[in-house]
Amino acid sequence: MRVARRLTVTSIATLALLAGTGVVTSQAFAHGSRTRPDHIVVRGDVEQRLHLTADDLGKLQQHTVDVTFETSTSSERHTFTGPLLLDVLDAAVPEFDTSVKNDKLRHVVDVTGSDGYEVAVAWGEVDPFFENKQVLVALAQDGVALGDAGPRLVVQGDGHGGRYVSDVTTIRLSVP
Ligand SMILES: Nc1nc2c(c(=O)[nH]1)N[C@H]1C(S)=C(S)[C@@H](COP(=O)(O)O)O[C@H]1N2
Ligand SMILES: [Mo]
Repeated sequence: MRVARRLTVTSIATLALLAGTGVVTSQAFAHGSRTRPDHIVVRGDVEQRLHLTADDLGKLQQHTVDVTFETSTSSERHTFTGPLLLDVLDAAVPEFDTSVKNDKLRHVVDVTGSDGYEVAVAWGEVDPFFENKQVLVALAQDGVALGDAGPRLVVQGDGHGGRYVSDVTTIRLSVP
């Protein structure tokens, strides 16, 4: 049987907040001639599939991290601000199977950009009782809103930029 991981005060408050803004029930909101949607989708093993705009993500608790990572051409150092990936997932209420020992620890979060670029973060990396790593769905870089560039995945501690997915469009929780 699949049951909600935990319906915390935070997730209830978040769902109420999102319901109040109409986010929980809304579908896509096309945006002029832009090819990318103006929301990200949170789906998979969750009770509530969510479509979240940058405004919605901005209503979750914001965190700021300083990171340094290598790319194929340079070393980048940035300050990113945005909600924790964990809080974004919690807003959708993860469903874990209580009949499977530590079911959450076999779950992964696939994060995909608008170009189809996809990376995985293990649940155990962001779970507060395990690695408790700060992973953000960043809305701002160096104090400037990412805006039309879209949210960016920030994986504190990664030495290479490979998981800093730009223009995140989908976050999916599943067992590989
Ligand atoms: N959407 C998307 N994000 C991406 C990539 C990509 O191809 N598509 N490449 C990654 C890789 S391999 C690196 S090294 C960094 C490069 O960061 P930069 O765009 O700030 O130079 O972006 C990462 N994020
Ligand atoms: Mo890279």
